Amino acid sequence: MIMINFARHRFKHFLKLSCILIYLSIVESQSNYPNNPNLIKNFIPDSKLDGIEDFYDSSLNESANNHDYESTSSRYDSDCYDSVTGEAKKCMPEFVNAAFGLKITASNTCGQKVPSEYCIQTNLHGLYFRGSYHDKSHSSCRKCDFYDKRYAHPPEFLNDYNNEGNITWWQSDTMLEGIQYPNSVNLTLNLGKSFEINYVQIRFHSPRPESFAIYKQTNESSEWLPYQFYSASCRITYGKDTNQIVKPGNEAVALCTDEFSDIAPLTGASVVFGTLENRPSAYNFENTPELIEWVTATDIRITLNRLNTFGDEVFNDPQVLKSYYYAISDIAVGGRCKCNGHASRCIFEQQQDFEDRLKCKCEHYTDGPDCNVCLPFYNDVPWSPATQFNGHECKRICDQLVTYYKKHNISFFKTLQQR
Ligand SMILES: [Ca+2]
Repeated sequence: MIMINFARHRFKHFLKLSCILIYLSIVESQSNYPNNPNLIKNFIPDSKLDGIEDFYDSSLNESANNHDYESTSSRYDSDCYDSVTGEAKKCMPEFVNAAFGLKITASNTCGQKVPSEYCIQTNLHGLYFRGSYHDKSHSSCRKCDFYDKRYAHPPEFLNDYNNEGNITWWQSDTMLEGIQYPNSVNLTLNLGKSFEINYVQIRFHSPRPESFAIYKQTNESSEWLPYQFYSASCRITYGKDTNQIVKPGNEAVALCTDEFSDIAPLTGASVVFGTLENRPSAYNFENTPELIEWVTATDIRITLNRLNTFGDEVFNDPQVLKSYYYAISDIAVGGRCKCNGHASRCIFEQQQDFEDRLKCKCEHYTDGPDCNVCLPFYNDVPWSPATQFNGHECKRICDQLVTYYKKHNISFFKTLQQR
């Protein structure tokens, strides 16, 4: 009997210390919460337990209350919980044009150094086809001045409201100013946080380039990774074979296609890159980490490498050289703010540096810009993205015990100590 009581006492003591050690290890990992490593080293003297336990109980409540998760009504009203059972379920922010209205930077814009002139490609029939006869004597020339609104074609015209009746466009310098290969022009868009990209659409106002590429960054400090190459000279310009096939297990690869590099039409052609197009595992996207990473981007860059020409630039006629330049009327990036299935909204929130930044409005007891970690004290199971069949809600530390003692309105640790 003495032995049984002794064993029971040791078990309770072990249970109590386990929960506190879990709690302390999490406190220690959360830099914005107080910590005291000496408590762990000294194996927690009983005299110090009361304060820790009170802090533990109040911290659990505070952590959840700060995120407005304790309200039963909000749980049932949210898209992130089943409206009948209240069970956590996968939720996502709405599909948007992530590029709209954001700042796009261009490494070159016409008329920025000095006002310049460009000439428009036209012919007797108003149509051109590669290798066909063309007559530059019918071309008309116009002014580009970055600092005069009447003649400016700045980068903000790349992602403003696209009005078919009044098209606005960004434009580069011309071949006369040395814009042709091997020089290139970068258009860079910072999305403000991670997005899951579905497509990138570019609408050209000039003829499409002979060679251009789309790149992405997975986070703001990562290298630029190629998404897609478009070129009539894939091997020469990018060192890649044309129209390769993506194989299962190696799907995060950029392809090169020559399908969209013809000089015709002279204006208005669109090119759309679908991130999951030609990817064999796209039908099983949720269970393919390689593709989840592939569609994730914080920044998109379009690099214009080589202008399309009719071959008449070889004579260096300034009038001809001024007719070759890049012009784009619209860039759209279709996708969703990335929240790993744990939020249905993204909001602007002031950060420690007082900058407003886009952030997921996290649910399921998750936190982080992409709901990519569990809240403090909610690490009873490892963090996981929500899936179609499992909301993967983060669980409180020692959740079952906490639930039991909370139900009975008793302090979790104090009760353990008394038993
Ligand atoms: Ca525009």
